[in-house]
Amino acid sequence: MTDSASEPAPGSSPETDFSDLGKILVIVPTYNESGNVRLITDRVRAAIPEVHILVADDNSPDGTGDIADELAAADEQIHVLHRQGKEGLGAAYLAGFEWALANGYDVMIEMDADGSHRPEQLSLLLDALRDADLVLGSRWVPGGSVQNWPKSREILSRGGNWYTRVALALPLRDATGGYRAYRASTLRAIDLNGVGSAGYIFQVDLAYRVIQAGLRVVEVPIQFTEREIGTSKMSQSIVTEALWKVTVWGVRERVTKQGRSRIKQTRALTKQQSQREIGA
Ligand SMILES: Nc1nc2c(ncn2[C@@H]2O[C@H](COP(=O)(O)OP(=O)(O)OP(=O)(O)O)[C@@H](O)[C@H]2O)c(=O)[nH]1
Ligand SMILES: [Mg+2]
Repeated sequence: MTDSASEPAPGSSPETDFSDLGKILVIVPTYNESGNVRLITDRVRAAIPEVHILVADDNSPDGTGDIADELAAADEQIHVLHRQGKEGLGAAYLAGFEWALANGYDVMIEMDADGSHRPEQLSLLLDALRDADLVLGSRWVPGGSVQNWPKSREILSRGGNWYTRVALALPLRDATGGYRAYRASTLRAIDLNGVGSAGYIFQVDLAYRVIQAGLRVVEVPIQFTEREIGTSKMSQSIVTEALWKVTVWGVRERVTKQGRSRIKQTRALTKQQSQREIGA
């Protein structure tokens, strides 16, 4: 897919009917996103009218949860999960997934509240999910991009993804990204109760589990834009958790028989793919 594939030609109508995939829920974790929560829910509802939205708010001191309640009262497709306090992105998503599975949804989307993940590109993820178990919106495949990011953030993301790819032998370019579509069956196939990751390493943890389960993961290019409103929740402890966990998992891959055979398989697959790409 290329840049132009993500922007419908003028006059054409992008596909918005995904009823064949079943009931779709967009989960938006929020912590102090009072300036964003209304904007993001409006954009999602306009992009794909049939989807439902769950705002998973960690009792934000800035009143995001109250705004979400107002939105839910005015629109029966918007729901709110109020959580006790700030427990990290991973915990908010796990609670959101549990809610979604209990309420009979077939597809769960992860999307940040700050506009970095464009709701207008949701159709790309959903379309790809027709032939996949997990779709990653990817900044680092051809056609993907980031806008308005300081160089330091780009280095962190590219470096983190490189380390993850090598340490865990993951055939993925953007395993840390958080714009994703899961089938409910995918979430049921992996052990969600065993996920202890709190920060953004949660994203790697889940992609890793899906690959280990032998399911299909597909990356589609997205245009990621840095937030304009509100403040980042990125912190040193989030980076430390990520580095530490990837290193421990990487060592485990190499000392277990199962891990070593998966690394071998992935290398063979990656070699085949790159040979196909260069037409060998
Ligand atoms: N419920 C909940 N949401 C969180 C928590 N931490 C972050 N989020 C949300 O997760 C999403 C991603 O967080 P961001 O702060 O945008 O992280 P980021 O994209 O790495 O940082 P920026 O580049 O500054 O945007 C946003 O919607 C946040 O509000 C948390 O502890 N609990
Ligand atoms: Mg953000």
